[in-house]
Amino acid sequence: MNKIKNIIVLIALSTAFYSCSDNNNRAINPFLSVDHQALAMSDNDTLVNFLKNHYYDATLDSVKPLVSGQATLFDNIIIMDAKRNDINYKLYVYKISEGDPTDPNNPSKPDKGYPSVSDSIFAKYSGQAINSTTELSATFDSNTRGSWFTYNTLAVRGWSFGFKNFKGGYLKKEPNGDVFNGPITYLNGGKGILFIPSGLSYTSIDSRNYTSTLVNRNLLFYIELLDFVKDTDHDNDGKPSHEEDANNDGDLTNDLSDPDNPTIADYLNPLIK
Ligand SMILES: [Ca+2]
Ligand SMILES: [Ca+2]
Ligand SMILES: [Ca+2]
Repeated sequence: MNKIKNIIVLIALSTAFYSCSDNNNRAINPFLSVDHQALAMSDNDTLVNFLKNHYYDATLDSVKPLVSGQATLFDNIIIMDAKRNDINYKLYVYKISEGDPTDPNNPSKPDKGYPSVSDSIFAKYSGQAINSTTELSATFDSNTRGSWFTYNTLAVRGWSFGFKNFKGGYLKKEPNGDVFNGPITYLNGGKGILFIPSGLSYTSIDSRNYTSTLVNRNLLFYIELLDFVKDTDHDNDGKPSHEEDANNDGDLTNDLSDPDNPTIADYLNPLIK
């Protein structure tokens, strides 16, 4: 009888402790209660509706509310499946130009093709939040000169999927093939627009994002891929990072094969290849 009593007391205590700790966490982090699976579905509805009610105005190089006679963004969209934190997402890509790395004056440089999910990229971008199916925020960040990004520090995971649709451009040179006598300039980079659900952006599943004003928001990026490092190998073990995806789901952060270092992903662990 005493044993049963003790068990009941123990259950009551642990429930009280659990509730208390949960409430404390919620006070610290209001995002803890977010149902990310449900959010993924409502985000997808928002994105699809946004795409069906807007078009790409080539003259203004900008997304605009739909007017008659124009095809919607959704009519010409690339739909990509992407997985993160065991939740399935859809990412939408509008291709303006694919990009062409062939320099007509110096055609000897081979075309590297498309970057893999984990290749380091050199890109220009400009980002806005999709506030609703009809409203975009002001530009929250942009880079018009180009910057390098690498997979393991990428803030917006959706980029690593979206950029796979584009090729880089080529370095502008003098007509005789010499280095261009001016600022480093790429021509013919791949241009497009990425429409990224919040789960592939600043998701609150990642506690580093709690303080971001963009947490759990759908984002739009105008992008231009200028160049990339084919077969980027983050841990220099001779195996490209994109091949260190043991479960083959496109997410390199969930492959942890080393029993001695169970928190280091294989693509960052030179002992595993
Ligand atoms: Ca490697
Ligand atoms: Ca994986
Ligand atoms: Ca490795």
